[in-house]
Amino acid sequence: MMECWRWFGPQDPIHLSDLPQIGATGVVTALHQFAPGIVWPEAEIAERKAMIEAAGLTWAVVESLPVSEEIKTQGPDFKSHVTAYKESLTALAAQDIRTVCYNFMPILDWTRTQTQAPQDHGGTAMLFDLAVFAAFDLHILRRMDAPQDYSDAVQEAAARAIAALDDSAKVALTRTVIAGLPGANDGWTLEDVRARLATYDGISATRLRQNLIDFLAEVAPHAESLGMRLCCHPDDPPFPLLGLPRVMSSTDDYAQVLTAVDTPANGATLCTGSLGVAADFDPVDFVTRLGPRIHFAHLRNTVRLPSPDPMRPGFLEAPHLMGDTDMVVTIRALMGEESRRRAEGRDDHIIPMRPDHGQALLMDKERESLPGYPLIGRMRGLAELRGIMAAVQAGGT
Ligand code: DNO
Repeated sequence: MMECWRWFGPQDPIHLSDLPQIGATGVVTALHQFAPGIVWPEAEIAERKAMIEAAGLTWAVVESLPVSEEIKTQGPDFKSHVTAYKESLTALAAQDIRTVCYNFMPILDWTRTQTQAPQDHGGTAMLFDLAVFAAFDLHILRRMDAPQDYSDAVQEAAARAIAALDDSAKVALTRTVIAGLPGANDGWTLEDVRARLATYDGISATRLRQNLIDFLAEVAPHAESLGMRLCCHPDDPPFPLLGLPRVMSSTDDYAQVLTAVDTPANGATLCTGSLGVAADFDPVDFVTRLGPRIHFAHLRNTVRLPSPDPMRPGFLEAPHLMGDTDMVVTIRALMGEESRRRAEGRDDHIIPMRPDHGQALLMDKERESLPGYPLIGRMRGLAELRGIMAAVQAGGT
């Protein structure tokens, strides 16, 4: 697998020149300065690529070329946004950048309730606690339909959770949920969130899935013609939040969407951290069923936490080898897929991977970094994953 590192661009406190010491050779990045729906100019892509190559690295994956809300909801500007998406793909292909990750989560990208939960070892980890999330939804956002989404047990747990938060903790929780994570939108108010939620009135999961399929029916053949690979990132966490539908939460969800637009360019990002929160997720089964369409892997681990709703577990972001996902069998399956592709003569037989997230460890706590993207924690994760790859390569069992 190609070892990659997510780099947020020139503003990232971790520099490209640090990557050789980390050991990664591939860069995963995006032109974060362009809002969803805007065409990425080829000149800016070329400039970013040159920066990466000057550091002796390769721009392996675009993460993300974001899909706009217009496209997700099929709003009035849907068609022009699809055209813009295709034009960005054309510009990326012209610069020989062929793998593009995106997600189809309505409004919010990944969601946590705490970004720095203290751990016994002295570092911190991110976590999601359903009772705390419900406390936000019911008592801070005060979403009208929220009570319908939670059982009595969840509502009672949420009442206890909100009672335990003082005003500053409520502000911190709000920031964490709506604006604190990379990929989320800075500066949204609760009113903005309510207005955005209203744009999903009447959009069921079936309709959202169809909107995804309509989008892919347009862009995947275009990507195919450019020799590109699109890879949808799963919902994180893999269940609906804020009454919004989520349609890429399981292996069956992927199978349905990949079959509906049946071209290799319509592919998957296997994120073990997101999908692995579901107790019935089996990463080996995912690779067995969808292997040829996996274009990117996010290797991350979580430990499920007790939750008042068994279908929506809480979770802690664990060290990469210490969670509910068996990383050894996952990596063995992915490397098996690579061998299969090599035998077939596929030119994409090396699957790019990155250590997704990491706990904040040691000096990470003093350094500026984006939530989930500390230097030492991710480097520990990559080192551990690299060890597994080396053992599998050597034929270890
Ligand atoms: C979180 C990431 C996500 C991911 C997007 C892909 O760390 O895995 O923000 O980049 O969902 O579109």
